[in-house]
Amino acid sequence: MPLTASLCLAPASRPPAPAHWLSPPDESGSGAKKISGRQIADILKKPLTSEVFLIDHFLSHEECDQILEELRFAIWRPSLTYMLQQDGTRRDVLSPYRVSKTAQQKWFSDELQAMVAAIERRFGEMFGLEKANLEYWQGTDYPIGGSFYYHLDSGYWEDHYAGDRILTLLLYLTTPPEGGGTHFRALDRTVEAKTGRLVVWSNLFPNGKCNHRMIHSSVPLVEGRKTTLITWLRQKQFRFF
Ligand SMILES: O=C(O)CCC(=O)C(=O)O
Repeated sequence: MPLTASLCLAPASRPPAPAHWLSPPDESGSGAKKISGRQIADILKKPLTSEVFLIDHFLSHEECDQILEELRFAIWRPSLTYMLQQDGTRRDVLSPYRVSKTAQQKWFSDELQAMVAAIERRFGEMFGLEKANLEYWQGTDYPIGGSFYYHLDSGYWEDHYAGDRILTLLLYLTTPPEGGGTHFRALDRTVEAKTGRLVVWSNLFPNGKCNHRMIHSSVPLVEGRKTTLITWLRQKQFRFF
C-alpha cells in the first residue's frame, strides 16, 4: 500500500522507538564510508563544481524501515514548487511539474525528530557540516507516475537571511524496481534510488553563484515506491533554536 494512502495520526499500536538509533558508522555495520565523508567535507571547504557524491548504506535497511514507519504518522500534503509568478515574485505553488506528497519536519513524530537529529549528528561527524545551517527536513513520497521536472535547487535565495543552498542532501528510503532515480541532465548522469543511499551535490560555484549544470529531476516512478528525506545546507545559519 502506498505510504500516503495509509496515513493516520493516532494509530492503535505503534512500534516502540528504537533505543539506540543510528550508532556511529563504525559500530552500526551500516557500511558508511568515512573516505566519502572526507570528499564531502572537501566540498564544504572549497566547493567543487558539477559533482555528485554517493554514500551507499549511509542508513541501514532497518533504519530506513524505522523512518518509513514513523513517516506514516506525519502529515502529508501535495508537494509545492517555488515558482516565478506573473507579478515577478516567487511563491510555493501547486504545479503539474511536481507530482508527489511532502511531509514537513514540523509534522514529524517525536521519534522521527530524534532520528533526523541523529542523521544530522552523523553529517556533523562525517562531513563537519554546521547543523544550524541546515533547512528543516522534508519527507517526499511519489505515487506511480510521480516525478519532479528538471529544476535547480539554488539561485533563488541570494537575499535570504541564510543565503543560498550550498548542498542538497537527499536520502532514499526505498528501492523502486523501475524509475524514481534522480537525473542530472547536464551531467548526463542518473543516480538510482536505493534504500539507505545518500546523494549529495553542490549547487553553487565557489563564488556563491548558482551552478546551472546541477539541473536535475526526479525521474517518473514506474513501479514500486519512492520515499525520500531531503534537506539543504545554506550558506549561513538557517535555524535558530
Ligand atoms: O527525489 C529526487 O530524486 C529529487 C528531489 C528533488 O530534486 C527535490 O526535492 O528538490
